[in-house]
Amino acid sequence: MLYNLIKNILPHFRFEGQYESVSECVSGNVNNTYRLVYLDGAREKHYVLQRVNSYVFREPRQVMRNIALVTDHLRAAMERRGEPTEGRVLQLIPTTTGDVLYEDGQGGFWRAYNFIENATAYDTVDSPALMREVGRGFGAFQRLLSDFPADRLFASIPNFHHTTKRFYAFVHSVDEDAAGRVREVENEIEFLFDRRKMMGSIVRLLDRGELPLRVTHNDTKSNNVMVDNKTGKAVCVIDLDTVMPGSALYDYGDAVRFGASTAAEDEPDTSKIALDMEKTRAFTMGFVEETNGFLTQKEIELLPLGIKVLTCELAMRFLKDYIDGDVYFKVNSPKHNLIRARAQMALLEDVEKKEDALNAMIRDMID
Ligand code: GN1
Ligand code: MG
Repeated sequence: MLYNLIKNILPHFRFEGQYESVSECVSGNVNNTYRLVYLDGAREKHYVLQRVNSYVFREPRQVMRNIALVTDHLRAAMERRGEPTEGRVLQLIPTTTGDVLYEDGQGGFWRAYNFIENATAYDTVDSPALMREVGRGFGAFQRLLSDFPADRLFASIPNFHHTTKRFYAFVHSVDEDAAGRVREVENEIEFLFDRRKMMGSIVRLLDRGELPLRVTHNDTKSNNVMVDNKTGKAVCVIDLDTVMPGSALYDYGDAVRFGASTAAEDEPDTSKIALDMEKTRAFTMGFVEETNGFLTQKEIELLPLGIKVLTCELAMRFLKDYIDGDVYFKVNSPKHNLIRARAQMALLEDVEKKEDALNAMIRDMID
């Protein structure tokens, strides 16, 4: 039972009221996330409890330090602008000893947040209007952090979007063939080798100083922004584990890859997978509306490259994890990572076909 997993953890946090119930949020691929209901008199209080994946995040305390720095900065920026902060920035619930993490003595690191009320995190984006809002949410996030000193942040996952280093790690996994699965995926390996140069292009542009390093979210799936149920406006960006120095192209590309795909990230029928141009345009409008004025002309022109690189990177990450024997991402079937990798490859092929249209879309928007 779910409750048994968390019952010894709950007393260590300063939750208000009496525990009432728990449900699991299953959409994340890395951490375990639970939604808690407490009763404070007649009032319901909602919290989010997470077990941080310490295989993925080797230094959970440093991750929490980053989150505290970033949320403080966001709150201060909103206050300066006279904007409300309640329900608009993640708010940590301290442990009974005033800490930001509870260590359970069995290797588990736990943290808790206030639940963002009357808002939804969308796993699928059904309309261009919603996609534009998601774009505004992530664009505003980047704008609010544009004056944050990047060197204060710890690399929660070093070289997270460093596709060149990731490629070497991938080749190493292929050589090791730890789970004996390489023979089965030779075509997929070739697919990635063919795109090796393209995959490294953002890293090269950053290295040469042709693209600026910014503080970015780095995991911009639509379900990482809460959208208000009444107003339909993006109110709060969540999942701040990977906020690190990066490129605006990462956040743009990853968001389009996820939200503008016509199918789920693990759709087994690849004939259903394509890039929805209308949703891509809508996201781009929202994102550019919020970042216009500080993104460089070159960054804006190169946004479509972000879609290609991030889609290819994730295809490689899923395939690598399949080859390694499913050690990183949570899986719900033995072939889950392979299905995910193939889905990203199908999406990338469609993005490649639409490259001219994507570039024309950007030109139209900035003219
Ligand atoms: C992971 O945990 P979640 O679902 O927010 C992953 C992202 C991937 C994503 C693919 C820390 O994100 O990088 O893009 O799965 N997060 C980490 O769904 O590796
Ligand atoms: Mg995440």
